[in-house]
Amino acid sequence: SFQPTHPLALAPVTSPPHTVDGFVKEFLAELNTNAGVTLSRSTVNDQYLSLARTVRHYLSARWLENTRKARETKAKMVGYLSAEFLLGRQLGNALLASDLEEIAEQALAACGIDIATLRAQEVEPGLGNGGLGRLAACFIDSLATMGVPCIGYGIRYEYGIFRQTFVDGRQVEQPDSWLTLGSPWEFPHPEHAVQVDFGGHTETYVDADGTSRSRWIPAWNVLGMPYNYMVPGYQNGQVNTLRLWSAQATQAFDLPTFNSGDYADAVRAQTFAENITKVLYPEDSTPQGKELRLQQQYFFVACSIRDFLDRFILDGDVTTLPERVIFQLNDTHPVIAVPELMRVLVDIEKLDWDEAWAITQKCFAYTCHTLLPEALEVWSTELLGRLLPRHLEIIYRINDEFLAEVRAAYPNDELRARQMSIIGEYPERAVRMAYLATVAGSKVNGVAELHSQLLRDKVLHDFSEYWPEKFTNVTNGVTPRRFIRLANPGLSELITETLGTGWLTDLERLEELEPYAEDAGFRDSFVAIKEANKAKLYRLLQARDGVVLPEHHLLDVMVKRLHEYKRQSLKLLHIVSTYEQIITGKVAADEVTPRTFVFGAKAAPGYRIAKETIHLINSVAQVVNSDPLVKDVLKVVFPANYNVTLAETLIPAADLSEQISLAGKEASGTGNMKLALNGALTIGTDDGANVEIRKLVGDEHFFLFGLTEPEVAELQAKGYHAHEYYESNPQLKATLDLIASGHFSGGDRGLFEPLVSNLLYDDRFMALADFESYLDAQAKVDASYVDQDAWARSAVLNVARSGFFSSDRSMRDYIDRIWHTHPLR
Ligand code: NBX
Repeated sequence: SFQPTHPLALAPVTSPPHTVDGFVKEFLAELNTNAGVTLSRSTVNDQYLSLARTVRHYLSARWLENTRKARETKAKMVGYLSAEFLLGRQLGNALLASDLEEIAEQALAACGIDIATLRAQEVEPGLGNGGLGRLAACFIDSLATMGVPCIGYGIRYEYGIFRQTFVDGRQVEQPDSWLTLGSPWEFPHPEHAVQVDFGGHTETYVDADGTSRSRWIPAWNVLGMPYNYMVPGYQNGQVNTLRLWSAQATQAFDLPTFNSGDYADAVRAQTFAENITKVLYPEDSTPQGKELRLQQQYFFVACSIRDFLDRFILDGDVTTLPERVIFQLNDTHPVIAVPELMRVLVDIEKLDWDEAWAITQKCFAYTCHTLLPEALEVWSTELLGRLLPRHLEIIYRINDEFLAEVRAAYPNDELRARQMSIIGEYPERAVRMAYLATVAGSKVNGVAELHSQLLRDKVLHDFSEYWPEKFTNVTNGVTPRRFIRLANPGLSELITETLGTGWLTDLERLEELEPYAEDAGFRDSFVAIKEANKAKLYRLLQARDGVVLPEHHLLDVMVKRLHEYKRQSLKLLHIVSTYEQIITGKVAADEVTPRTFVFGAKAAPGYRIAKETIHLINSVAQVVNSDPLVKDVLKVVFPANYNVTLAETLIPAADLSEQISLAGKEASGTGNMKLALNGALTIGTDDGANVEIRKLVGDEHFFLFGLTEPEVAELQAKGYHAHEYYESNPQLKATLDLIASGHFSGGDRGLFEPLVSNLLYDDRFMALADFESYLDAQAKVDASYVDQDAWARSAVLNVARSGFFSSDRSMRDYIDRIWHTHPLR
């Protein structure tokens, strides 16, 4: 019955003209009709919102076309299921993707507006904790750029990762209200809302064919409201979708209760429902087993699976699902999707169990991002049974059938069966989500070579023995569009001048820069860009944190979440050691290579040692920065609230990248890749992707130190006694003693005592074992930096040899090894 007749209604959707005039016209129309203001009366926020919506217009024609094509061609899609997408600011990327940077700048200038002011107005969506969430954002960028159809599915947290502030050097968390000034990048779709059930019980019944079946009688439900975000490819006319879910009450409020005057009670259901997507859990490594977190996880995957079936399986034939989608499980957070798909197929679509299981196994693949045992998610059967009783039943059956297989394959090895059980018994009966993902997934991958090897050898050993072909590696990558082109326009221009265009979507072409490492003119340009990037960073830090930094220092950068295994404290020991040597006269200040040490790190709010480490870093910074003895050679800065936006200014300015985790603990790292691609040299352990970085850039251009993973395992087995290192290394002793003496705490010996004790008696991450080797490597850094020209040569080679770490390459690896999907024509 839908029969448009107007020629415009019949024509394909078009984007506005790519001209300055066209842009001005769209922008003003947005200001006038959408923001409802004239240009002369508009605020910066009005202008920012209107600019964002203008850029959106240019992208949406392609977006609508892409979505139609993906549906019509029935192309197999990637469904990237992730509880986190740490997107960073959208405006710059959207302008770049649509090739509107110059047009927009000129158009706004013609309206009397400096576009830089509007860019600075955007509050980044911080919908992730760290590497895992940022990886998801890089991956969807790459898939759009490669033209591979993908939907990212996740959660629209009303509050993202907290805003970090420091009060007297201590971390204080503030809520991240990223939505309050408007959210021009999202498209709400209330008409696609999905109902999600919770609680209640199950019962058995006999269906019309006489088959006994189970069904779920839920107790309560909420609505999932989808918000779409455009994911534009880089200047290729492709736009994919990110669909984030927001929870709403099925009934806004109870009118009789409201009328009776109990206003709080009348909206209780609404408040309860909306809590589900209220806030991102800020723990990045120790899942707390909180009920609300399980609600979040089930909520978003239930919405996503329903949504995919409704939108893409139009003929209702769910048996075709494996031809239409592969759901990639970004860690265990979305793994409850496995029993959910089984429930949909068996209980609703009435497939028999075996057929449903065969489909499910083809539809999922699992990426693990950790090696820390405490980071592996488990959910108690008590909680699961209460919140999702039917899912627990399904998990039990999956486990029964799996264990029967294992017992058949290994008769007389009951211990192995127990070890492989999806249900653990101690300290309480609980579902091991990583095991469930491994059993259900068609593939399991780690995120760097070493990590994948350790998964096979240790964390999932029995599974890899049983299913060797299931295990694979895909080394992480980062998007060069955001982390080179947008973050480092100077370097990007130099590369384009040298190599021509094309390298941004074919990053291995950076290797063509190699000969230019020997070209003095090129090195000079490279150094000038680094200096300009430092100057830009220093202007930013002065404006945002009020710190003034000296020029011509080596800029030493450690940016990542605060965690014992990452060992920010080891870097701090190096700083304190250098300081101690100067103030005691062991070393003259003018013999020291001048350095500025930068930290950027958030600590999980409940992680005591991490928070104390932040306090100590800030306290050391205060003492060191105000001591005239070291003022020309040592500076320590810890800008609050490290996030994607700050990373984009910090990383291009860095000379030295600190990647100093205990070997065998950092799954991959991705900051290490961003820093190398921007010409920082790495000081690092043989851990995660550092191993691959060093192999590619070459030993002479990488400062390696520390125990190897097998050496760590051996030391652990034999017994690590930190005290022995303290006793036998006078400089280490002097360093720890200086902290314990109260030198950085106004004479209070108690304040940092717990940290010192932790390092001496309780440190699972063996910082003191690597101290000596770390300091030796740092001495080599100091010596190398003195020869500026040789340093520049190494820096250029780091860029030239790091093209492998593009997330485009990661995506090709996922496609070849796991997904077997194809770009749209
Ligand atoms: O994932 C990180 C790893 O630590 C990095 O080595 C790796 O490079 C990166 C991408 O593969 N893991 C991570 O960021 N985890 C989390 O953020 C996290 C969040 C919530 C949670 C557990 C972990 N419950």
